[in-house]
Amino acid sequence: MKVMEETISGAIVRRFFNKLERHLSVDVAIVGAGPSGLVAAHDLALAGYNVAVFESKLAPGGGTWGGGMLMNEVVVQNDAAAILHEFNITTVPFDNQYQTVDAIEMASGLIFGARKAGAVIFNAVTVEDIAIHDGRVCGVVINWNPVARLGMHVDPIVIMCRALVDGTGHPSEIVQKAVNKAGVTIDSPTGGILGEKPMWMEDGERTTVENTKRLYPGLYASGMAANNVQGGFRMGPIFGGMFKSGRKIAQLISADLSHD
Ligand code: 48H
Repeated sequence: MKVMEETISGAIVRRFFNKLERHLSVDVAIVGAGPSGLVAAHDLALAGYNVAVFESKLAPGGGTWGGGMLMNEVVVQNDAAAILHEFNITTVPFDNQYQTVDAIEMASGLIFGARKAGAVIFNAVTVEDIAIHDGRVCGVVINWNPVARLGMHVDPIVIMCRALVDGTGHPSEIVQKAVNKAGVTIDSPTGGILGEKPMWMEDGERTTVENTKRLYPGLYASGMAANNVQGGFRMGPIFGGMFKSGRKIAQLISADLSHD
C-alpha cells in the first residue's frame, strides 16, 4: 500500500508535468506577468487561445505590488478602471478623472483573473532566449530562475508558440534578444530599440498604447517593454496605459492568428 507521502508527491509531479506537456506548444507565449501581460493573457485565454505566461519571479504581478514608493495604492484613469472592474477589482473615485486601487487587490485580482480565464502561469521560470525559424519568432527558451541566478551550466528547454509577447517591462528583454542576438529589424523608427525616456505621465500613458504593436512576424511587445522599444516616456504609478496596452496586444494577436 502506498504511504501518504508517495501519493502527495505523485499528485504534484503528475499534475505539473501534465500541465507542462499541454503547454509545450501554445498559441501565445507571454513573457512577464506584469499588468500588461496579465490583461493580455486574460483576454487571449477568454478568446479561446492556449496561453502560457512565463514569469521569472516566484510571485507574478510585476511592478504592481508596491504602488508608488512602497505606498501600496495605485492610480488609474476612469476609462481604464472599466478593465479592472471586469476582473472584479474595486476602484475608488479620486478628483473626477481618476480612481485609486489597493495595489494588493489589483495584483492578486489580475493574477486570479488571468488564471480563471484559462491562462496558465509558470512562475520561477526565466525566458533566456527565443527561437526564430525562417523569418518568424516561434518559441521561447526557458529555464528555472534559480538555475539562471546560480549561473548553473544547465541547458534549457523550448516552448513553441504562434505569437510571443514581450511583457518584461522596462528592459524589453525579449525584443533585445531579437534585435541584438538574432539581428532582426523590428517595426520601430530606427529598426532597433530606442530606449525609454524620462518621466512625463501624460505623454507616457498615451504613447504606451500607441507603442503597443507587432514588431516582427510572431513578435509583439506590451506595457513598458513596448515603450522602451519605441522610445516612450515613463509615467510612474499610474496604470491605465498598461491595461490598455495588454488589451490592445491581445486584439492584434487575435486578428493575426485568425488569418494564419
Ligand atoms: C520571465 C521576466 C523576464 C524573463 C522580466 O514590469 P512589469 O510590471 O511589466 P508591465 O510592462 O506590464 O508593467 C509595467 C509597470 O509595472 C511599471 O513598471 C510601470 C508602470 N512603471 C512606470 C515607471 O515610470 O517606472 O512586469 C514585468 C515582469 C516582471 O514580473 C519580471 O519579473 C518579468 O516580467 N520578467 N519573466 N523571463 N526574461 N524578464
